Amino acid sequence: MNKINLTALSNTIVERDHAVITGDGFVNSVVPGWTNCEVNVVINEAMGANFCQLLITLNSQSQLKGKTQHSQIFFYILEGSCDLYLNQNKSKLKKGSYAYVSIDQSYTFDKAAEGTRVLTFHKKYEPLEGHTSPEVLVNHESNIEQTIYCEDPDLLMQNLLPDENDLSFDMAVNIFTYSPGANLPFVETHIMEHGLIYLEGQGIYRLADKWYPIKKGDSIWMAPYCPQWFGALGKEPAVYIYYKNVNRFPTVI
Ligand code: UGY
Ligand code: MN
Repeated sequence: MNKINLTALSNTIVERDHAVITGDGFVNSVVPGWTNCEVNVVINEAMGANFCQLLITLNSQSQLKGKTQHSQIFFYILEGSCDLYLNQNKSKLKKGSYAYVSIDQSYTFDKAAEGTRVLTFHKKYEPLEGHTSPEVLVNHESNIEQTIYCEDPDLLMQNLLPDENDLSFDMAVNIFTYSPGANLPFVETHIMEHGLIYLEGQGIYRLADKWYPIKKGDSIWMAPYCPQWFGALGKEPAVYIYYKNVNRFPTVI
């Protein structure tokens, strides 16, 4: 078949209450303190979101050096390996490792393998009376048990942060694994916002009243109250890692 690549085509769409970002339109950003790396701002407040999601590509010369201020940052290694210095401690990170950097903490990532890819979620921390801000945390997804979601053994959930077991956390990051053919049991419509990236597989996502084919590498933004549903297609599990705001009073009224 004669395949013509038209540069005027893209699968990325950005709507008022959701977005599907496929990476074909990425343009790099420069971030002060983060050197010799490629940074793509996938989701942020300019889009209407209340959090930020980045994709960062590193090499052996790269360094991500910074200090969190009013926002906490969750780092997840999608591919490759690197070193992390956090709170005087050095950790070796590999695919599936993650680090939660709470407010007011200094961090440095370096010594990355060529092509290491890092996902980040940033959220402004909302303090809660009677609780202090969470400590930093470094872990690997393989240490987190998979629990059955909505009584369907074909839907498995991993909570990478303590979220509802520790109200000092105001964000959750979960890995959601769908067996081939599995689907969300109903169209969710909720106050919480999501950002996600597909780690494996493919399927169809319903966002508001539209339906999108989704595959590994694609990212999605869902604003609060964006109706959402997913069904996994193909012969492999579909897996995504996603952000969610949690544990705070739902209104200022
Ligand atoms: O936690 C959630 O709200 C999750 N079930 N939503 C989603 O996967 N779109
Ligand atoms: Mn949801």
